[in-house]
Amino acid sequence: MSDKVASADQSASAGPSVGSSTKTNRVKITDFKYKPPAVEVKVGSRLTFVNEDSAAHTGTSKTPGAFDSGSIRRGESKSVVLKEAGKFDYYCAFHPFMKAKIRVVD
Ligand SMILES: [Cu+2]
Repeated sequence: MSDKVASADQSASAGPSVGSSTKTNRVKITDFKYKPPAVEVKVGSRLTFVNEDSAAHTGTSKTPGAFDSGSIRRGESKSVVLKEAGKFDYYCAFHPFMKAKIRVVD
């Protein structure tokens, strides 16, 4: 596991959306939103989704096979393990307009 190729390609001119992730292993879901919307975790660590909303949600990676919490009912929480470094967009399988990001760092 020594190849770290793609990390040079980060649009440096992109402004506030880059580099503003919060270091935490916990994402809350309320009002059909992930909070915070961009998090940074260490590779190999767990990220827990805490559903405090009135509906069931998921945390599903757009990268096939990266992670998928499955259905999290209201009041419940579920964890996924982030095994691979990189940037991952994810969404809710029930409400695809819900979107957020995880950055997994070495
Ligand atoms: Cu949802």
